[in-house]
Amino acid sequence: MSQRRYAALAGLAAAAVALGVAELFAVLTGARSAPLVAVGGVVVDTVPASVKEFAVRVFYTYDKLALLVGTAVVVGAFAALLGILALRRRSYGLVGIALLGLAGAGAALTRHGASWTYALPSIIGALAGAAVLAVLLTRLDPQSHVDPESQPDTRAQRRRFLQLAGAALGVGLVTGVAGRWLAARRDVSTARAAVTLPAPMSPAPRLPAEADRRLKDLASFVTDGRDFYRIDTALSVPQIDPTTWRLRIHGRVRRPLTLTYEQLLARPMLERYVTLACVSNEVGGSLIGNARWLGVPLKDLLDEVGPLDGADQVVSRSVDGFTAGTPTAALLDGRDAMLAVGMNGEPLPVAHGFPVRMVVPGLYGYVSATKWLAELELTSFRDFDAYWIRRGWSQQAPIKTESRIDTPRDRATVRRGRVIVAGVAWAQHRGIGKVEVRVDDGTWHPATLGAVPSIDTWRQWSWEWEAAPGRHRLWVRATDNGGQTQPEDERPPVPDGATGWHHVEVTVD
Ligand SMILES: Nc1nc2c(c(=O)[nH]1)N[C@H]1C(S)=C(S)[C@@H](COP(=O)(O)O)O[C@H]1N2
Ligand SMILES: [Mo]
Repeated sequence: MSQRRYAALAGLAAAAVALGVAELFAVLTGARSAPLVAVGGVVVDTVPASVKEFAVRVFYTYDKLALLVGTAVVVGAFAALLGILALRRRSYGLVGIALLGLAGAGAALTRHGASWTYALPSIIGALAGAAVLAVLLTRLDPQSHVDPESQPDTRAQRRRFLQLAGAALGVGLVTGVAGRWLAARRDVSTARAAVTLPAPMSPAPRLPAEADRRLKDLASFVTDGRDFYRIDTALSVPQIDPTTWRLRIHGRVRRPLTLTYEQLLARPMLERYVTLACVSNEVGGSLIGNARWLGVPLKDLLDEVGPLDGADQVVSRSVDGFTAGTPTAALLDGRDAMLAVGMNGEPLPVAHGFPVRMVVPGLYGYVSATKWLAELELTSFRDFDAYWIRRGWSQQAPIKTESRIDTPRDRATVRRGRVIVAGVAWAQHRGIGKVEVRVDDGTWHPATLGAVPSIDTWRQWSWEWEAAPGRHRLWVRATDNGGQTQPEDERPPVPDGATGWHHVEVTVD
């Protein structure tokens, strides 16, 4: 192995120790202060919306892991380079590690609600990394360029170096894994399990049996929390202790209010089926789910604080700084907008916003569904642009009328004769009035609609097809209760939701 390879290995080992030690230290200062998560967070917040769309599409829910692994690989490569540079002059390597530490600390300090302690994991990690690099470099003689294998002394020296470098890599791995493990043990799942939800004052309507036709591949009417799509900018899921949680309602209001979790749970609750949808969902996509939510009506809270004139926007802010801006009018117009504490009969899952999130029927998630809620600020649309608005998405985002074919699957092969074509359609808070199916360029056939508890959920639909052999294209389109049919015109999700008709290609034997 050449001198440079040894030096690169020294750099890599130093980076492993630095990141591992930082990860372990971040158990004390909070997951978001760990350098990889902090730098990843800066990347998430600054990359153009188009790149993020691309990343979400490519990696889907793995995009976050890919980002963290990618950042670690970049840091590792940079550190290997530093090791080689340090052969020329020791200080190059040490200055480089210091710069890495400063970048991590700087990134952590930009995080929402960061205290100065957020800088500590990166700084302490960098110190440990620098020490490892210095020790390993003294084991390498920068003057020697002779083949180490030919010199017995040097060979022993090299073996010692490799042992030390291996030990350093091991320390990095162990501290990193230990940090992650300890952080996971400090999560709030125990606190969540201890929560007893109150019974709703206004329970959800009973589901008619015809709401949920159970067919293979057809989305079930209620989505299990474990299968529910997850979209957010959080690289580490916020862990909020419900006993110290506070909700601040402030801004342009007559009587600002602060509530504890206990006080929130003591209020009259409603329980409703509401279908959430993500604006980034492509035609035919799966970024949508339906659940039974339990929560406090937002209208009651707003009436209590008394919005001032001109407060046309309610900005909901999460503990990690994400914001959504919802029209105040939509929260007062009688729809079942709520601060949800329960999902399908359980406390909110941590990934879906425990302890409290917003749910507003009819609006895309990015303008309404803030998870890990920390405050509501009444302001105006003129005065404040929420998270995704600053990144090019529309301020106003009612959910568009859409429909999806779930069965048969795209590119499936089916037997000739009677084939059940089925899927879901949604037009939250307007309701689905009609769903139609078309085979190739034929005429539109009305589908049979499933029952629904309200206009705020999706609706199953099905149609029986006498399938003739050959290759066919099945199309679907929905019409809302106002008579508006979903447009054929194909448009991308940016800036306010995709349009177009979903279709699948099937082969009939
Ligand atoms: N704190 C926080 N809340 C958030 C987001 C986020 O990035 N951070 N994303 C929103 C978006 S874009 C959507 S579509 C919904 C998704 O909710 P889910 O993950 O429970 O399905 O959450 C919303 N609430
Ligand atoms: Mo979203």
